[in-house]
Amino acid sequence: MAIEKTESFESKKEETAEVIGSKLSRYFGISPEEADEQQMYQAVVMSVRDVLAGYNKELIAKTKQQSSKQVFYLCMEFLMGRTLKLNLNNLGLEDVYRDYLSQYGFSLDAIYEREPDPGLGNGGLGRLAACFMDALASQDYPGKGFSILYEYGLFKQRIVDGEQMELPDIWLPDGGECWLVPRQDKKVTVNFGGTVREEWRENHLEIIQEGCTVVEAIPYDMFISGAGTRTVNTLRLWKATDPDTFDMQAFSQGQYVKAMEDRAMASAISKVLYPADNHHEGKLLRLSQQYFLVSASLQNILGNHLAQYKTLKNLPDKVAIHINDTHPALAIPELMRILMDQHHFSWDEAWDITVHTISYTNHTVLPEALEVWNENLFALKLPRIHMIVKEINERFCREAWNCNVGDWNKVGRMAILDHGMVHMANLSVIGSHHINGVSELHSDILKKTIFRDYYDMYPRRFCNVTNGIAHRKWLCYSNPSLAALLDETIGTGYRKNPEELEKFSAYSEDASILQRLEDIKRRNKHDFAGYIKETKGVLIDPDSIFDVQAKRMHEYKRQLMNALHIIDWYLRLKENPDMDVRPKTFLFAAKAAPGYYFAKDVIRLICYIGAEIEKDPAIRKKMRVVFLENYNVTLAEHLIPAADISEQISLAGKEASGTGNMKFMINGAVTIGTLDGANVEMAELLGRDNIFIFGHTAQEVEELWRKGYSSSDYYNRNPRLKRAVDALQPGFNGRSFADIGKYLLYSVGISDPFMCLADFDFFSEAHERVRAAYEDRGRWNRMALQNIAKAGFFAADRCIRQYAENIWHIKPVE
Ligand code: 26Q
Repeated sequence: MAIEKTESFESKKEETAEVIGSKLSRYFGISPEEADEQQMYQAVVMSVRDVLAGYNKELIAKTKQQSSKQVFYLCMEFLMGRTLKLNLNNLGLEDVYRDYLSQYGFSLDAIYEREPDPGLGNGGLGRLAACFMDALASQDYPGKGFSILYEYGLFKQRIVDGEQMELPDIWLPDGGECWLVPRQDKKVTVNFGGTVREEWRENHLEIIQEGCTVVEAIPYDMFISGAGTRTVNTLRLWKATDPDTFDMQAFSQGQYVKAMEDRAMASAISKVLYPADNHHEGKLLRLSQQYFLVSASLQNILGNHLAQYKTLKNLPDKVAIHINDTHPALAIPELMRILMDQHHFSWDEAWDITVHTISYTNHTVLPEALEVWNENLFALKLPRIHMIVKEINERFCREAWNCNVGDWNKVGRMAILDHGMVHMANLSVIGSHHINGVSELHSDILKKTIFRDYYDMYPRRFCNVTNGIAHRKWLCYSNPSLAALLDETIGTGYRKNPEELEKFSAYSEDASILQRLEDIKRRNKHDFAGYIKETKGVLIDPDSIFDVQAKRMHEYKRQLMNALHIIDWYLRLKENPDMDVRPKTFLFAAKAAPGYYFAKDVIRLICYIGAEIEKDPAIRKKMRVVFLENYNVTLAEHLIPAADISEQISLAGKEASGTGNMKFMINGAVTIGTLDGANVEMAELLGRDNIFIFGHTAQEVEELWRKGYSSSDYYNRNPRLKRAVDALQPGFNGRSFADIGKYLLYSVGISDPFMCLADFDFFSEAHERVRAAYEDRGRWNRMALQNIAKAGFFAADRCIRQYAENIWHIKPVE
């Protein structure tokens, strides 16, 4: 498209040229003509960062002047992905930069490719936090994210002969650093270990912490722009370092080694993101990371509040602190500590402020993901926090006892401290004014299961906010052809108001629009095939059906069930190679936690099935299985717009919401899914004609457990399933997968704990329905259209408005 060069365009270009020129000269001592692509990339980023910094300053001034209440979103992960393209689009400067760069022979698209993909998150929870930052800024809500500046983000995945290899993600020197603004002036210190002494001084109790390891927290700010607004928020990332003052006393007392250990511990804190998703490992360093984030952030928040209002009494009126899952739950005792120890509030006053300030979102009901810490280790690392948690626990247990006199079991279940463990979810519920789940089903399950006792006690605290995605990122910027078709048919209003996507429904009988949708999908598939040929050296057939399962590798997400269906299909084709079927490519993308051996086995299985099929030309024409390595935000942006079928097949009751499901939906992929997480709401909005729902419901799963689930019953009853499972023994491409067979049938504990076999038949049958539907092109395109039209509800804009209105009580700045 030709760029329209208005007067304002030219003046913006001039400004841009000046700023980039001065960055190149200042940082590299060169002119634009002399710059190589990497230098130009850095200068471009720094120029964008400057524009954002200017707007950010304006926002801070406005927030202050209007005394607006703000939200502070605490999260151990923010999976931002690349942001240059997004920022240029949000600022309306993409054409300006493209034009400027072309003058010096650079392509903006090539510059985009220079940006590393910062993987400061594992998966759903981290990406949700990033989508929320977009929605906050785009709707002018004053909000700030807080997290850790991990030196190494989530590992880079390589697949070598079917094995996952983990490589470090060195994103900062690789072009990530230039986005960050270090704020040395805002550094704070965080104390670990040592002992606590109490002393009465002039009518208050002085708390003295001695012999602590002191860690310095230095904030690095990343700016978050919104779409079509000047609101630019901050994501503040804390870096841990050792204070540069040597503790001379420690040295003189011969504690040289301790002093050195302290230094090592300090810099370890922000070294690396823990790569486990939905799994808790009780590692002490992780606890240190959590306290580090929480303590630094609270000092910062309270410091700013005090500077403006000179009191902390009105904290809940001006500050909402949100803890994203239990990972930052130490915010509760830390806020108590600061209020009492530093500002001499009484316990009751401090508790009242704390509970009215903090709110909490739960993201999982998987027992292995619920955080518990060994109380002794906890007390050693955080002695003062431990004292406060003990007091919170005692007071709470007294209250719980009064509500449930005589019910020891119940009070025990609800306690924070129990059997030598600290239960973080219990602390989070007790210390928050609102607790929410992330889909209707999940919020219901919370009230009926893990938080049932609390729901009896505090029914008004519990609510639901179904997740949402940054629709501009996942639709407008990732799928520009589809966005152009929407602009043309329903206007551009949906970009700001995603509910307007509903207007697209009116075109569901318009043959020419349906055809164009099909053409866009085909083009996206071609583009994707080209992209992965270039970046991964993998060849795929863009004219085959793309059936995609892209998400973290986890038993409950049941990539294994998908693989069993693929095996069945493969064996059927081998039996009958002339079967008249449309070719299909089964695409997988998934990282496994490095220590999760079973998940790595499943990756290997998928790769080996794929490799065996590659050797058989007759089968290869009809089906292929491709494992795409290193799934990250960038790969998702390319993959999702190219998908025909979206696999959302977790065991019902296990996936809290899912957000990938929403991204596929808004890009016109049709879902094959269980009634789990947000799939339930997708099915309600779409109607059963536009989504392929199968399998046991959450309630049926519960009943099956109660009756005693026996996977072998299903195996024995279904010859096709039996054949697929049996095929694991000889295996594929020369390797046996008997261990996976054993897992499904003969485990020492529970066989097939996520009921792949119980849902296999329903899953195969759903795939048959999908095949038939795809052959009716008109029907399929209508389904795709409905998926796009109904996806407005799943926008983060809606979701953030619900948080703002129902939980945080914040308003947009004017
Ligand atoms: C905990 C302790 C120690 C180390 C790591 C962790 C840890 C880290 C990450 C525990 C859990 C996570 C991530 C959980 C997660 O991503 N949950 C997903 O959240 C999404 C957003 O709400 C939901 O859509 C998904 O259903 C849910 O699985």
